[in-house]
Amino acid sequence: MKASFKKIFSVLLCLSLFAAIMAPIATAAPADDAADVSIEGTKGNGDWYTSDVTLTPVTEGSMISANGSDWHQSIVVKGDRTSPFTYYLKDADGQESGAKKITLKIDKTAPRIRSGSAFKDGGIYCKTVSGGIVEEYFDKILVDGEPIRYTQDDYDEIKYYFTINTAGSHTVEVYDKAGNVLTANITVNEDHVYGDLVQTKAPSCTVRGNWEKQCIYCIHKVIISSTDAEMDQLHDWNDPTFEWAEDGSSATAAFTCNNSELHSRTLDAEITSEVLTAPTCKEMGETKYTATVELQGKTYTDELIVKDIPTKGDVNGDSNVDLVDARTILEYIVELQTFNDEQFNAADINGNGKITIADAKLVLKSLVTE
Ligand SMILES: [Ca+2]
Ligand SMILES: [Ca+2]
Ligand SMILES: [Ca+2]
Ligand SMILES: [Zn+2]
Ligand SMILES: [Zn+2]
Repeated sequence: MKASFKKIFSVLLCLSLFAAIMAPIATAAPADDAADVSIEGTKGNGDWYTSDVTLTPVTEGSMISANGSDWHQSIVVKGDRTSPFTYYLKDADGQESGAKKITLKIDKTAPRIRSGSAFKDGGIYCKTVSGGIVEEYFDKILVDGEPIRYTQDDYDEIKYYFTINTAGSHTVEVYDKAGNVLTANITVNEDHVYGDLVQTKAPSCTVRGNWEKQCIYCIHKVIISSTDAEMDQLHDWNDPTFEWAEDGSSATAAFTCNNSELHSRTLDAEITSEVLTAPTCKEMGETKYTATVELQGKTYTDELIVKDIPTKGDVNGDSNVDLVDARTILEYIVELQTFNDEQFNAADINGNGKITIADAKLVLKSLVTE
């Protein structure tokens, strides 16, 4: 196409040279920006037009042609274009000019952002947004009225590439050389804005649970998994088996988990005790021991009863309760005896914290009711 155009052009050039030799009076055509046609169109910046352009011969009665054979009052040159436009004139007498050239820069197309790109007017972005500019005659890009850095690119139809990573609302203007402008108002968020955390996998002591939160403006997603410590709080414990020391002084509680036989735990219990039955001169007293453990917010207890409170009345420690003990108690009352703590305890038969004649009586009574 271009080659054949060239060929025609050179043929016409030869013809006009020939005409110039044969008719030396003919005026030479202006080299460019012909003054013999009027140009009608919307002026852009500089020497650019932003609309199709109508060329009309200045001289009344003259005709104009784009190919030297079809003649018109005026012709319309369509954009976009920057290459010189060739035309021909014929005056009222039918006298034809040779090929003439005029430089016409027409850009009717505003810059645009490559389709499919995330960047668009009214868009809300997280942290950063980039756009690929499609524009043959790019001039500048302004963000909030200030020029920003851009890079030249040659990917697909993209010619320039820019990135905005300043948080806030921005007005972006992309200009071409003719002054056509693409305007877009966008917002860049400082960070992602997440929706609610949604559970996607329920956790247990054997399964790591998952939760997701999705940014409401972009595809960014955060996945949170349960930690080992969290999983360790999710056992399904069976009631424990308590293991007691014989004397009730300590106990352990052994737990097993319903979900896995690998999960077990043995805890030392807290021990408390109380007198269940008081001792007499014949019977030892009983202590009730209570073991308490706490696991995963739940309290478990167990009890052990031990007959471990010594019998009363054996004040002299000969393992018998007899008249000697009764007499010793009486001697204490009349201050012929002193007792250590152990003896005092053994002598306080009714356990009221005092040693009186009533205690001596209880010893005697135990002897006769044997
Ligand atoms: Ca343009
Ligand atoms: Ca005794
Ligand atoms: Ca007493
Ligand atoms: Zn986001
Ligand atoms: Zn478990």
